[in-house]
Amino acid sequence: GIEPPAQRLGPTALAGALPRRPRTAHKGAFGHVLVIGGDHGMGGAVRIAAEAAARSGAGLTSVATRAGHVPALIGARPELMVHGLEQPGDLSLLRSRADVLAVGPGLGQAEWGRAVFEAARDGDRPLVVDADGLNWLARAPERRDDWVLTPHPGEAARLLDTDVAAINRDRFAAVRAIADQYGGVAVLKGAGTLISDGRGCDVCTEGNPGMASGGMGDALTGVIAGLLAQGLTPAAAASRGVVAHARAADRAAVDGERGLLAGDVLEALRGVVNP
Ligand code: NPW
Ligand code: AMP
Ligand code: MG
Repeated sequence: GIEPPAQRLGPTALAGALPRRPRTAHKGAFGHVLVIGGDHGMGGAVRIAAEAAARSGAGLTSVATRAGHVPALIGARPELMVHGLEQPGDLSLLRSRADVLAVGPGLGQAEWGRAVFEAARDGDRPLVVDADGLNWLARAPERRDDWVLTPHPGEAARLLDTDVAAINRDRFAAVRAIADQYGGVAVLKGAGTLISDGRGCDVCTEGNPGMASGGMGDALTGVIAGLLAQGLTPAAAASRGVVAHARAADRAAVDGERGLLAGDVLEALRGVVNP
């Protein structure tokens, strides 16, 4: 028969996908996410990703970012553990304490971002790689089975060394090609986000154009990392994370799509990760 290009993630995609919390649960059982990024001018990106991980149920959430961002992040979210990272080598201790790393939001294209990315991937923790992390990866390609890559079409074009028009002509082929070349799980963002491990392909039909605003992808990175920390496989964390993020955005958009902020989505997350 003809194989459908993708399996739709329906209304029941989250039911039963997230581990139940026993009455005696403690924070150590739900994983420790370390979000890495936020060069000068982009501290908000790590704030959003970290808060998304925490709102998705991670037991502990830490941030490693430019020292200048630390006071504002702690002030905004005292639940986060925030570390100034001026010397990329200082990442190794923080890295060893975390269960999952999310690297790339606001990481930037300068030397600091490159060195921090190299330090982040120099370890054995599962990774969510987004934004500038993907741009650095495209320049020094590598295959890994334990990462989730979350490109928008512009980043996908860099990963596949092509242009955005070519990505958009066949999104199914593009997401598979990224998973094939880089290993792990690829998430091709945009209306009808696709998730592939190189074999199967899932499509999320939830979400709305209000999501076309800065910081929205940084929130998705945190959601997927938060689900990985709670023990989901990379494939499950990616597909369930995409659904949770889109569903939260749909809930947050009840008053209108125009003007939707990533922060509104963060507030709606708790309502969707407790199905
Ligand atoms: P164009 O312009 O349409 O030709 P970049 P970024 C294309 C951080 N942020 N369909 C687009 O093409 C991020 O985390 C920080 C088609 C353009 O060339 C990153 O670290 C924030 N094309 C950093 O900023 C909030 C698409 O890709 C290029 C497309 C840069 O990330 C904002 C733009 O992408 C932001 O998240 C689509 N759907 N989407 C903060 N508050 O701190 C994108 N393109 O150059 O990779 O820049 O995505 O803005
Ligand atoms: P980024 O470009 O990294 O900020 O990511 C944008 C996020 O918003 C991704 O999760 C996209 O899938 C989502 N998004 C953006 N535009 C739309 C749209 N028109 N419909 C559905 N989701 C969207
Ligand atoms: Mg982005």
